[in-house]
Amino acid sequence: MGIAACGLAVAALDPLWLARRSAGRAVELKASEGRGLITRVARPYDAETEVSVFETWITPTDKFFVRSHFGPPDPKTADPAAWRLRVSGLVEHQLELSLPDLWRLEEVTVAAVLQCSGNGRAFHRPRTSGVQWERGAVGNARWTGVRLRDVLNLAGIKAEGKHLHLLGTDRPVDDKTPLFHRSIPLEKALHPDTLLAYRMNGEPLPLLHGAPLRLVTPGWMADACVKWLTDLTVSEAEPQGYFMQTAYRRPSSPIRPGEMPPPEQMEPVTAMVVKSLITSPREGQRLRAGTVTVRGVAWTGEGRISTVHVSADEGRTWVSCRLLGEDLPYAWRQWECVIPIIAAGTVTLVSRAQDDHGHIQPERALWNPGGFLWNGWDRVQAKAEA
Ligand SMILES: Nc1nc2c(c(=O)[nH]1)N[C@H]1C(S)=C(S)[C@@H](COP(=O)(O)O)O[C@H]1N2
Ligand SMILES: [Mo]
Repeated sequence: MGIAACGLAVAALDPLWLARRSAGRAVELKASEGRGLITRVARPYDAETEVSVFETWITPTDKFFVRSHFGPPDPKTADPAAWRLRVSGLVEHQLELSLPDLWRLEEVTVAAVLQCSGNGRAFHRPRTSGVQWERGAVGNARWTGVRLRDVLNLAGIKAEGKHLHLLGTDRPVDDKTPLFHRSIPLEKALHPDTLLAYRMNGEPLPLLHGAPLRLVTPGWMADACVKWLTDLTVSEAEPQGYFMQTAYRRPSSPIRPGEMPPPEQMEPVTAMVVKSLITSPREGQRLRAGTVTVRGVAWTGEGRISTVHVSADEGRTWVSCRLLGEDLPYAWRQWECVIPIIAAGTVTLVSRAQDDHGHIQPERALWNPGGFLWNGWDRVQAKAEA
């Protein structure tokens, strides 16, 4: 590669450069630090949201966590006017749809949590490899688009179809690295809340979040939410490549920490697990002894949040929290409670949510080799002053 081409490649991987050229509204991204995002990997750009941002129910788009394996595609390929979504495989009619073709279908908006399967990986012991996400590879946004089901019904699925393969336009830097080729079972693809989204929080999707079109699978982990989506293929089986057969899989039954089950005892990560976060007070914050108002958010995959409890004594006693706002599927719920803090000194606050399927946030999450689905009690240490 010549020097000029090399320079171009670097520019093309620079998230700021890309964001300025994002399809739709120009999104001005300044240096990410200090504006609610913590960079975990600089190239390609992976960043998590500072938990204090979650004090608002909707996570602002410019503070929403960013994750992809190879970085966004060349912005030129994301031109909405030239965009085509191809539907093929086990279908009656192959389709090639433009964005205006999609806009003729019924438009729907779903508020849903998007969370990386690796969110909280940094807390698993023994440690597992991958991006060391802490608490912020998650967010709650309004996704607008059309039902994937309506598109699949236009194509007509053949009886043998079981899985829907998904592919976007992002490509690895070399041809030895596998494509981000994913799939979801047809039941999830045909669920009325599964969306082909072109807007996020009411604005056109920015390039970093998948412009001009991405999948959103409410209630499921975000690795199914393929960005820059161009190809849907109905198939009898999952794609055979790395990103479906090796990555994003977890043991089908509990194992001992550090153990590595054989491949046939692994299954894909799908639904989210019940979880809460403390958004206030913040880590290290100084408090007045007396009482403290603790606030946060809680969500689950399939079901609704039924209770959130907070403890200031490592789980010996718990205070029940008030759930705020509407009880919606897929979105997170804000909560608050008042905790007595009698003595001056360090206080460790922990939160624990439960859902209406009886799942309860455990003290420590089930260990798995990929470091996925961390949902241990959330913890914040504050300093009480007399
Ligand atoms: N095309 C494509 N889509 C992708 C990915 C990717 O690497 N390529 N990463 C997935 C993963 S692992 C996550 S966590 C979410 C992150 O979405 P966000 O950047 O909008 O927060 O995108 C998903 N969709
Ligand atoms: Mo992810």
